[in-house]
Amino acid sequence: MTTVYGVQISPFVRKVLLVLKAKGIPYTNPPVNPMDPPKGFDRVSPLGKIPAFEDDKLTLADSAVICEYLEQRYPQISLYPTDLVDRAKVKWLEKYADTEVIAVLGPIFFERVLKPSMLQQTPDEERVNSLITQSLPGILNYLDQQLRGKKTFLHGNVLTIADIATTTHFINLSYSKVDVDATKWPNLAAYLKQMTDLPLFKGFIESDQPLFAE
Ligand SMILES: N[C@@H](CCC(=O)N[C@@H](CS)C(=O)NCC(=O)O)C(=O)O
Repeated sequence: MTTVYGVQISPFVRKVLLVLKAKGIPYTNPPVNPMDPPKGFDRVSPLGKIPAFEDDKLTLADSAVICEYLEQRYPQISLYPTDLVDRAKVKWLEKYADTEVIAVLGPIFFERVLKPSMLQQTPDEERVNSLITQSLPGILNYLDQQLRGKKTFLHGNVLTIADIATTTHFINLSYSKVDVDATKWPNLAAYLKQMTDLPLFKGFIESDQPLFAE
């Protein structure tokens, strides 16, 4: 059975689960918490991070590596363009989400959501405000610019790994109670509304809700 280890609230775990769901591949998802991993977790995750992946052929870590493996193993529903140039552009946008977007949205989510819920600590709002005012605008400007003149998706006219990799982080930004101001970033705000209205993303957002029940 295809197995993804890691809690779904992690944007990288959600990214892999979204790819599996989009491709219609059944999976199991043991909710491993990287702060308290089960014994022997390093067998599937050498760096102790989530997601970790296992199927009948191999174990893998790192969402980008896992998603590309899934694309090659299950190409029927494709999330990567076949054209050389389009594929490279989509992979750049995925890389941007995996490295630059997480570098700003991750700490905001950590402060506002994980600290109070998992660590019983008060968020450092000074840090959050500094991230929102100093670091976030650069990320939003870049993505808004990428979306200029686009109809629905970040690249081309079908859902790609770039959309999945990006939207997963913005789902957590919304959980952090930070809005993307549509007066400043109209393309990105409209894009995120369209993405999160898609049944694929909506299903994951709905299944996250019990975590916020209290
Ligand atoms: N580049 C990795 C990043 C994975 C990652 O940073 N996961 C976080 C949770 S969102 C984690 O496991 N953190 C625990 C740690 O760094 O020890 C990927 O794309 O899978």
